[in-house]
Amino acid sequence: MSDLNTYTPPKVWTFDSENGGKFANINRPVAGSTHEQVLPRGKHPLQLYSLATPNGVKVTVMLEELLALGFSGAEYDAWLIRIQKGDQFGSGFVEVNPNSKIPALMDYSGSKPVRVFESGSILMYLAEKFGVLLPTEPAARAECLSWLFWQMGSAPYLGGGFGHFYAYAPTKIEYAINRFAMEVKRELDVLNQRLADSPYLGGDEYTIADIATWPWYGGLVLGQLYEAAEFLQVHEYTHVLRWANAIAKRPAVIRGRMVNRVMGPLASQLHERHDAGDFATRTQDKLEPLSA
Ligand SMILES: N[C@@H](CCC(=O)N[C@@H](CS)C(=O)NCC(=O)O)C(=O)O
Repeated sequence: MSDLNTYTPPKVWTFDSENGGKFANINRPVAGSTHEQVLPRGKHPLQLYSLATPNGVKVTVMLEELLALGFSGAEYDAWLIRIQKGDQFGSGFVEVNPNSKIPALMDYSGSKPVRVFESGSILMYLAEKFGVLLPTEPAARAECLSWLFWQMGSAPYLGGGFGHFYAYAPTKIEYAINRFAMEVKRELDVLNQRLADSPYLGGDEYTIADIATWPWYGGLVLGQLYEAAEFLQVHEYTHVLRWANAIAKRPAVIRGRMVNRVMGPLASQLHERHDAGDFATRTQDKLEPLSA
């Protein structure tokens, strides 16, 4: 190891708002809103407040899959939350998600509005509401939910651990990168072994477990995350690649990835979605480059 630890933690931790990290301008050690900001509301019962990060993409893919299955009740307005600008700390957003993180969903279809936060919880809520993409038979349901919760517990090692220290931290810390690269490769191997035996994570059918996992681990093996494909030698995970490529071709996945996207080629971005026709009528010329 080439890194030497020169930092001795003080007796009491204090907040350094200028830590140099990519998210230093928005991170702080307390919760709650920083400013008044009423959330917009569109015409559909489902109102999504999000951004096309892997956690955000899970929900837009789910909604597009539901629409593709013919559930018109899954029509939704997707509003852009620009996390680098601090929209997640606006009072309206915090009422929907006290944890101030995208994605967050409001369902106005019932007699009382329902708020749902945490991407895994949103996927389960929608799967149960429409009765699809989550098996009802107990053993199949347990397998699907096991993989869904595996994803929710594992992805922070990939995003908050590996991604943060490999791509975002102001200094490259060998110990941290080694620690999380090892864990992410182990997680990829878990998936690879499962997908060697099974077409999808829950079994023979595509479910919310795949929808949750694909934007993270699928994105990683397809070279869409952290420019880390070579570093992690993702080509070794052939079964994950087979699964990731198959899911990437689904029309609902192609559409879902575009919604609330402000990065990458303009042709891949649909900043807000209020109608199924938005995908067809959007033009590159209408779009101004935006940042998250
Ligand atoms: N466990 C949460 C994680 C959500 C999350 O980390 N969202 C990030 C973007 S991927 C965010 O909103 N970050 C803004 C911030 O940390 O202030 C979920 O799955 O919904």
